[in-house]
Amino acid sequence: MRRKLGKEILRALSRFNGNIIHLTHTDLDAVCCDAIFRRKYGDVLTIFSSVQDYSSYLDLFAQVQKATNLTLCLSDLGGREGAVESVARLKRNGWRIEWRDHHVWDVRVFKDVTRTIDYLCVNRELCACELACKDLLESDPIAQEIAAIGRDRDFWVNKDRRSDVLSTAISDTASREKLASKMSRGIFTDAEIEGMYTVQMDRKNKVMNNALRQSALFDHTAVTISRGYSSDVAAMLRDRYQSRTELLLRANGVFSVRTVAPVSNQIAMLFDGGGHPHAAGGNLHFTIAEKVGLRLFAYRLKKVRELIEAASRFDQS
Ligand SMILES: [Mn+2]
Repeated sequence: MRRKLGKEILRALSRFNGNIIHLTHTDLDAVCCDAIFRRKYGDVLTIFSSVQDYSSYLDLFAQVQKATNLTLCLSDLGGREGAVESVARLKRNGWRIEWRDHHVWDVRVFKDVTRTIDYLCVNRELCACELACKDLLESDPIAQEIAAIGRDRDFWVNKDRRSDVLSTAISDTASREKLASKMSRGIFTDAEIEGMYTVQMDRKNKVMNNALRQSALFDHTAVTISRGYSSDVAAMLRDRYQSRTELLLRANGVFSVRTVAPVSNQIAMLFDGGGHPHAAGGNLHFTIAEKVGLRLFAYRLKKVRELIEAASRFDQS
């Protein structure tokens, strides 16, 4: 998290008159969660965070002086060892904390967090927005529809075109807030959403073409460098190479992994990450030299080779 962003969030927090702070992921599941929170509570202060980075927001919240009447709701973010102490500190500062998630949790982290916060629900049968719907607005038809759209995308069912349009239309915080606000009012498609979709489709096509051009196959593992659209890029590579594992690197060392076998989170855990059995992410923590190295040597870079080797090991086991 950039320092300027931290200051902005603290300022927004001090001005905020509501009670619900929603800390969530960045994808459509998260936006659907947020729509359900807005529908339930009206005034919500939302922070969209990558899975790798959310602890830094927890530490930021610890700087808030008066936390009485504040409830922190985490959703679609997996439990991590480093977060246990952060939520414990917030509890001591008077926060109420609820957490809804569907990633794979380490048993010990799950127990520690359960003991520490007010409510924890981890259920891998449902996606995060379905958990929010069940807990907050179970019998509300609009919330149910939001949850169904989120599930269609998050579980890669892709039967409802709206989930493709909405998830593609997501580009930045402003677009997430706009879409969450529309969905919370039962608006799932309109001219503005279609316009956002068209703009992002152009961008997405460029990213996908680039990713395909830079891709390579090592045994059954397809590798590429990509600036986003992880699920789409991985699906494209699997289609193209008949691969069983797809590794998508970003220039800074953050990576996504997709696997046919339920081993994605195990691979990611070896590289400071985690996630789902078939889709996960981690971080190779590139130094400046390694960022340059990736451009020069691509997949021969030592850390990348180690990642590819780890992925192949899991493919054979
Ligand atoms: Mn999710």
